[in-house]
Amino acid sequence: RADKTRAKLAVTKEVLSYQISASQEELDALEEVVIPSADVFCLLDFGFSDFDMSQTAMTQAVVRMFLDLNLPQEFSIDHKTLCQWVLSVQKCYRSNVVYHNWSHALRTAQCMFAMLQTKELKSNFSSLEVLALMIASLCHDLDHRGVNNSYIERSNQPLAQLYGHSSLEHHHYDMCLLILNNPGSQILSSLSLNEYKACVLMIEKHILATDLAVYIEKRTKFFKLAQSNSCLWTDDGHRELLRSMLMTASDISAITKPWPVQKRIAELVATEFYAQGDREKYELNIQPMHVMDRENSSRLPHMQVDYIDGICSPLFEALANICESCSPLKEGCRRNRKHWQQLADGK
Ligand code: 5BB
Ligand code: ZN
Repeated sequence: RADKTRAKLAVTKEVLSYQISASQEELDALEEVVIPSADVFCLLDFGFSDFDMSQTAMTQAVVRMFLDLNLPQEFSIDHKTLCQWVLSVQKCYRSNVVYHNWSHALRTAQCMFAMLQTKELKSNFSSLEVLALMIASLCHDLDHRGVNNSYIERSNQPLAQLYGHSSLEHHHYDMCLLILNNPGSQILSSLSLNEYKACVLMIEKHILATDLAVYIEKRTKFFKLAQSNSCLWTDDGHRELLRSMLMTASDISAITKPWPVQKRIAELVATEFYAQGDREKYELNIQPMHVMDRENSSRLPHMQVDYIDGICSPLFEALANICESCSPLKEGCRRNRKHWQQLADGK
């Protein structure tokens, strides 16, 4: 227990050493501007990409998604608080991390938004569930350090001593709560105590669901429900399972994007993986996993094919069974598999 307290203090101290709220100028600018429509940012498009967006457009896009989902009206979130919350979340992603950064957070939230705006999902989720899904998708990788759980757990950082498993995901959730409780960005302050408790509990489950190990553990049940067409909106367990799967689907949605976008994002993932591999070799003196060893970079197309077959395709197939309007994700994934397979075959 004493060890845990010490570790918790060390992590908190590290986090508090950087400013989590935005500058007054940034806040004023976002608060005063007229937020462009969802169409301007292509927010309903599953092919969405942020590559040509400015930082200001990115924060405006997040505010637009919350507005279009009616969340500020529904939960009495004032505009300034929403703006400050979005800017704080952006600030707590590390810009020196190549893949798990603010861009990834925005793309994840946008995919969640596009799914939640389909007729199947829009009519069935409560506004509290929608709120918890949007907050979780934007916050799910907060303060990511560009290395995975296995690295954190082996490198003896304070963060590794806090939780027995899903170290990073627990930390992303802690960061999310830190921002939600920070004066100026408390977007949940008008919720009743019961709503607040339920919302925060859902956010926690949603963020923890983005651990790949949790997805693997939960997905069998989901695939069975999808296959047999027996997913029930009246069953709270089914709803929770579906929400977890939506979290993973938006998290890995890069694999469904138009080929030039997918190719560019895969390169970012590879860059981050190889940087971890290098640290394992030269700092920890251990042999990195196959996928993180830059010696194997010529195998990247094969690895993407395996990734699609093992992790991505089954999820987007099942999701399309439950939500027909989400089929573009499945089709995009199929198209990218063809591209990677061609490259793997040396064509
Ligand atoms: C993934 C699980 N890992 C523990 C071992 C490797 N596998 S993998 O064989 O499916 C694999 C996935 C191998 C290589 C990969 O990328 C090479 C650049 C990937 C891969 N992972 N490719 C991607 O485009 C993306 Br995006 C990812 C996701 C990385 C974060 C994982 C979060 C999963 C949440 C459910
Ligand atoms: Zn993620």
